[in-house]
Amino acid sequence: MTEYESVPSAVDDETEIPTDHPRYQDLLTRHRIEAGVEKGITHLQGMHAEGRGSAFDYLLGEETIPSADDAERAAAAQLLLADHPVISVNGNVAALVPGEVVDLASTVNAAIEINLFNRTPERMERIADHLRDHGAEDVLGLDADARIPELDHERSKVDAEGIYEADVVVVPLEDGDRAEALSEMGKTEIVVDLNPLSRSPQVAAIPIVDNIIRAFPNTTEHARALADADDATLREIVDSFDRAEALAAAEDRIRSGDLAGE
Ligand code: PTJ
Repeated sequence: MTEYESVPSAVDDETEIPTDHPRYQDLLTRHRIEAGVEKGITHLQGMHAEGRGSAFDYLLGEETIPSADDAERAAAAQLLLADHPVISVNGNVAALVPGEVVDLASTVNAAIEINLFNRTPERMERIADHLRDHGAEDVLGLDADARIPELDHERSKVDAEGIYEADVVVVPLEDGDRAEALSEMGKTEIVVDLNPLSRSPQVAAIPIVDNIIRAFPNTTEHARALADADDATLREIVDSFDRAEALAAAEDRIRSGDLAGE
């Protein structure tokens, strides 16, 4: 039988990607996903997910549009108001923004929980180690001692003291049925997805239509700016955010073909 070797990439390390390349952000995310697959963190299907996202990012002009910035500020306020916020991490999130997950979690005092569609003990351990290498102290998801009701795949496996108990859950990069099941459990969801028509942003209290490599650092920056705000101010920011308007603005931008900077 013929054995095939994968074709070596022209770039071994992301520092080799020229920052002035017109598609720099796309090359960077592609490279991180590829590296994640090689490390056994990201599932091969994660490349497909990345391709879906990058097509929408291209149409958004690869920038944080104003409605996404509003959503990121509302998300920061919502996380600061939460009693028990949890950031859910899959193989793509771990590969793309491990340090940014840890930064956001420590800024808003959230737990980090791994939740995988293609769950194997090896991937769970590798992702937990990867997050710890980026500064995470506690990583949840490995116990999986609770279940999200009405969901019969691996994503239903959660920690009792994590997502199961959470009041606010950040759900990035998954177009699926878990977001709906979580909202039926009464959780407030913050979803990051470049496709405003995906199932998850459609049911989120706060849909963020932005690339996670921009969305997480920007949400953290908003959270730092709001750190001293009182609850009434934070509540006002959350209440004045209009989820339908944010989804419509993103869809408009994608459909209009108004490619700023192209
Ligand atoms: O790591 P696992 O085993 O849990 O597997 C994760 C998969 C790949 C199964 C999961 O990511 C997935 O369900 O992929 P989908 O269904 O293709 O959905 C991914 C969604 O994320 C799509 O709607 C994309 O638009 C969006 N997306 C992809 N990359 C980005 C993104 N959104 C924001 N930023 C990105 N960089």
